[in-house]
Amino acid sequence: RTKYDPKEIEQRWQAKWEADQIYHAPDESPKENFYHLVMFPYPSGDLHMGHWYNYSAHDAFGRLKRMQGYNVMQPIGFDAFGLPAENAAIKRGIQARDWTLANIERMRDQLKAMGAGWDWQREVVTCLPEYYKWTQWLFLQFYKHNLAYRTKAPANWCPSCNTTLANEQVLADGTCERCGSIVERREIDQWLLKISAYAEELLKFEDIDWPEKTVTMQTNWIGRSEGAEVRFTAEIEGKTEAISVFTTRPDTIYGVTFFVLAPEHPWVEKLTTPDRRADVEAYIEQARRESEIERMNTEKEKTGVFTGGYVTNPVSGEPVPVWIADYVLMGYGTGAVMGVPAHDQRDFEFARKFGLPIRQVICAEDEEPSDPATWDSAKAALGTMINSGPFNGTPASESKARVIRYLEEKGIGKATVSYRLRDWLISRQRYWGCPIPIVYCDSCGMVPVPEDQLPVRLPEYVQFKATGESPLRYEKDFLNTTCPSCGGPATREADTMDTFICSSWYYMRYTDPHNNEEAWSQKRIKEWMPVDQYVGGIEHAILHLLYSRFFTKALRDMGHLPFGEPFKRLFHQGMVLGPDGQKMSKSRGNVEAPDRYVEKYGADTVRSYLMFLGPFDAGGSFKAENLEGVWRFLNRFWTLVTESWNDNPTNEQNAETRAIERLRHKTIKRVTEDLENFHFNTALAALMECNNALIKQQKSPVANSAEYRKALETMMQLLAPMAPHITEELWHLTGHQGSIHLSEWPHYDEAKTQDETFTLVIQVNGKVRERLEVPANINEGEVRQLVLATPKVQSFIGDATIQKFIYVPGRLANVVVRK
Ligand code: ANZ
Ligand code: ZN
Repeated sequence: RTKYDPKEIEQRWQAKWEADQIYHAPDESPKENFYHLVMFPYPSGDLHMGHWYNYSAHDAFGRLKRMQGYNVMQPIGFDAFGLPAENAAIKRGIQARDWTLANIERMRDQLKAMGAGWDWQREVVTCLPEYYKWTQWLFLQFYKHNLAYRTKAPANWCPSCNTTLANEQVLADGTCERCGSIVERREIDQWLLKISAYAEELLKFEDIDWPEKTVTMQTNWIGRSEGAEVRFTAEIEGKTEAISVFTTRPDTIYGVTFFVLAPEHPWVEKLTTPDRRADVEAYIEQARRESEIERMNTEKEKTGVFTGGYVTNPVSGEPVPVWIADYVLMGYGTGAVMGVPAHDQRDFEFARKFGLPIRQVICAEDEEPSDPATWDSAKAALGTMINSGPFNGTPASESKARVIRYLEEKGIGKATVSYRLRDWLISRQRYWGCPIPIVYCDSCGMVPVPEDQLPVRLPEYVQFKATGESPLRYEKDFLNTTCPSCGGPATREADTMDTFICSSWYYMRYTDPHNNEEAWSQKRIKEWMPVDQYVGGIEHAILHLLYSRFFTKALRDMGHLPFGEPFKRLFHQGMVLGPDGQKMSKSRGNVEAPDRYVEKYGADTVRSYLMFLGPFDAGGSFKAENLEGVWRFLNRFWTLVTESWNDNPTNEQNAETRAIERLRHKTIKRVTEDLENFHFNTALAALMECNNALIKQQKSPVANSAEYRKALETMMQLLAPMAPHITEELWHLTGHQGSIHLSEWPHYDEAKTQDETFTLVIQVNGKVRERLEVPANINEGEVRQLVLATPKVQSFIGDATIQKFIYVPGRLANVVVRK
């Protein structure tokens, strides 16, 4: 008998698994493919508790599938471009690439120490040219299909560092993290991907099994609104010009008492009168400093200025004063709003603040019109149109449609759908990212780099500026090139791509990671994609998961993919919290590094503990003292197996062996169903119960039976997904050949999961009156109680006296009565 020594066991098995490549998923396999994906890590340099939590459970599920006979592909890689590397480089005077690759080395070891069944042959690292060559190729496909375009778009700009900033570099108070200056927004030329072209299709979640809340979040993010575009007019230098608004309430058109433009709207210039110019410019300057989030905050007090200009309401013919206000956003609808203070809350607050008239034009069914001066909020509900000229009396059910029909007939508007979803701004004025494969030529303009000249290599050794500005802007060797179309001198695009581009297609590359001819081959992509199961954090519910869906649909339409949804089934893990129940964070000082616990208890205990913490989608608090409980469980199981494994068991069958058999089938059923549903905690609870029951019988004769030995064997297999090393060791110690992880998942027989019963025949005065299923171990007292309480029996006995009660164990009860 040996002592459980996780350290020795884990290292030995990890080396053996790697040598045997048991987790490599071959492309050609007689088994059915199962693509089991987990969100790949950013190489920050350290695997933290959250990674362990996520990857342990993900791995357990993959192991279940492997043992169930699937050809499981469970790949891992690194999302290796991004700002932290660049910051580290500036701070420590090293190169971003060196920092990143060193972190990857370290994290690879840490990942291997978890003992997860990853197919390392498929590893992808997004910052290496063999990967980003294809990221660039994909960009060119989007460009070719008019889904990538360049235009002026706002960027965070630090006026003192003289550089753009990523959102992460802007502090919560709107200042530059480096110098503390107030960050402004500046319009600069940037690249965007036309995700808006897919807004409608992205709202459909066909044939995919995703958490309801993720679907809702994406749906809200896309933000589909049905309404109308209405063309107001203005006299500009003697000519009548039209300016459109988007409204979801065309029925309120007679209630318009003012008109609001976003401060960035191109018409502000045209409509502002000379006497208002100074105020308007000051306001624009102020709005430029605000983030979009601040601007959308409905709690914020309304601000704005009058431009001095007027537009004409095309339906009522009334002149309407034009204001600018920050609550109107340039990126939504048309960037202009018809102000209806009686029926829109923001407009109501705005009108109250600036003393603009409020006119009721909608009256709810159960109300009378009233004086808006007495209201404390807008009346947003639909209702009958009033004060609306020819539309008066139109009921709520027809009002919007009727006004839209009128607008369309008169050619002053039309029904439209607006989406909150904006095009995806992918330009980053940073160094450590994938170069955008475009050059600018004085004679040819914007020219895409020909595909056979990819990759456009990112310089690996660069000089960082103290201001934090992208070093690419000064890399002459990189910037200066020749035009692919005329051969003249040209300049490369110095911006790099958002790293979300790299992660929008990494799961495709895993199917064909070493392909030097294509991003992926049609054969491989068809064999493996779409992903059968994807696991990752809910924080990616919108960006990463939406971008990936967009990529998939766009590439399908370009003919590169035969499907439109990348991830069939999605699961979000919960979060490991500190012992204080708060999110683990350095600033709170409640971060637990997994390494020391792995050192003390081994990976199997840490993995199992994390899975035992609570429901996998709920997470839970990490309490170091509770690791002991799981550690003891593994030790007790180790002792049980090593002490009671019997090489020559008896074939005896009796009530005790049958009870063990039932326990085994019940446990298989519980664990299988729990694991299928990501209920790792209850699966472990079932295994702990089974372990206790077997330990109780360890000293009794049944422990020598083949049934008992079978139970031990099954336990090893059921525990293998959670604790892969200890179970592999026990598997071999008990004489099994081959890896337990390639063994066949135990099957259960539904009938054997039921408690043993027999049919009790019940007689009254020797005549059969009833039959009941009763537990096999029922005793005579219980039988008597049960029989006499049975309604059928009672009806035959009536008020007669019971003379005798006869019980033939396991078969029959006879009640003898006399009237
Ligand atoms: C007049 C009106 C009357 C409106 C009324 C609402 C209620 P959702 O539902 O989110 O699509 N709007 C339009 N463009 C805007 C912009 N760029 N920035 C801020 N607000 C904008 O909202 C659509 C409504 O939001 C539009 O309908 C418009 O106000 C405003 F009783 O028009 B509404
Ligand atoms: Zn040229």
